Amino acid sequence: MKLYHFPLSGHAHRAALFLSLLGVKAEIIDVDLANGAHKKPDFLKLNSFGQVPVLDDDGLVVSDSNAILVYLATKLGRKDWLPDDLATIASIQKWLSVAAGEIAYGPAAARLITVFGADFRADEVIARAHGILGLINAELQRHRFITGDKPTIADVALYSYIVSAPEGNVDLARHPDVRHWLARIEALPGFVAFPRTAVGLAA
Ligand SMILES: N[C@@H](CCC(=O)N[C@@H](CS)C(=O)NCC(=O)O)C(=O)O
Repeated sequence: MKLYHFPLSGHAHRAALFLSLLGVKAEIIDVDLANGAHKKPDFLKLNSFGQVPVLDDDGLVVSDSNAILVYLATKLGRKDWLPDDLATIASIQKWLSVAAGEIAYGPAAARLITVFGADFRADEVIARAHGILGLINAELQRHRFITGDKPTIADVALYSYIVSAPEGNVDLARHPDVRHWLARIEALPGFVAFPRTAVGLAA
């Protein structure tokens, strides 16, 4: 398996983290986003969206971080990470949507401003980040992980852009149960950290 990756991408970390939690060895190929390698024809053949991460499983190509989580858990029969009871399936899908929605346009966008100079309104995306983190904090008062007392791919999908939220000036001190949940994920066997950037509240 090959994972096309970029070290400062939380989406790419999401995929790399899950491979590591699963104990799956993959060749990690860093794509030179700074020099536009992701918009070159060779890469666009893999992912016409021109984005990382992309997983190449012996010619079967999967793009989109959440699709990679679902693909790996299903292919490897890891019902611990992707249970097949209806209530948990629905809950996991809800949180994958949150990861691609409120998290991408909240804490991830806030971090894009400080790390990459992205043109978002800081007050708007920081407010959105605190809104969704407040809801996640309340959920985590009811159970240890986001869908219940065991970790699933929904936790993996949420982790990277929440742990790096302070880089975008989103203060996690306001969300103590979220911080305890981050520590629980970091204690899982096979955990690999998302490299920190010394900006925002993390400077
Ligand atoms: N929905 C995609 C989003 C991936 C994404 O936004 N990747 C960023 C890096 S974090 C990227 O490659 N950006 C380059 C671009 O869009 O030009 C996923 O979940 O994988």
